[in-house]
Amino acid sequence: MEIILATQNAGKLKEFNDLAKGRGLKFIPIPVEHTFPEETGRTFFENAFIKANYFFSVTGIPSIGDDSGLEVEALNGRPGIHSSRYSREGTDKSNVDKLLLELKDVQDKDRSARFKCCLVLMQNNLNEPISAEGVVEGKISEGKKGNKGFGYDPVFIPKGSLLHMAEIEESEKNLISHRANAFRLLMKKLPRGFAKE
Ligand code: ITT
Repeated sequence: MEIILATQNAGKLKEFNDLAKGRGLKFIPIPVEHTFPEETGRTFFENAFIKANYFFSVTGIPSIGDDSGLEVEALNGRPGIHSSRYSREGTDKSNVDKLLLELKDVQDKDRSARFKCCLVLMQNNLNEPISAEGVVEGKISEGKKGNKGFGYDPVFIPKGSLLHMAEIEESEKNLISHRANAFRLLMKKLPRGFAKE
């Protein structure tokens, strides 16, 4: 079964295909002829729905939208749904640099943060989204480490880990991440026969 992953983020596509191994699902990129919808929602769910719904309605192929981001306690939950456009430049590097600068005077004990992920699947014409949310708790480090993953992984230390997310093997990240948690929940909500158990 092919599912469009309604994303422009190559890191997400790779993670989904790793998560889906053995389930008879293949995540394919968005068709090149379509523009990407604007993310005008106010929540992770609304934005994930906009992405999934757009690609399902223009292609008829089951589509999953992922909206995810980092919530930092000392910043009252920012950058949240604005994680990918946090800095003006909006690259992974400029976003991480801005975050470290904003937290430069914040002590270790106050650097708690969590990654959140909301997934929405659109797969029939009843307009009924199937959705799931996942979280991974942790904290923001003072410096960057590692070159795996994407986004804020170089400055995120999952709770109970000594390693930064970007130092953790992909197979391990796929056991603990917010996306993995949301993905497992979503698999449980799929209609019968959609994926292998
Ligand atoms: P699409 O909208 O095209 O899917 P995006 O990267 O813009 O791609 P989001 O709007 O969901 O996706 O923003 C997610 C941002 O949150 C992402 O760019 C990273 O900065 C951060 N993020 C999400 N998941 C992450 C992860 O597993 N590791 C590190 N950073 C992550």
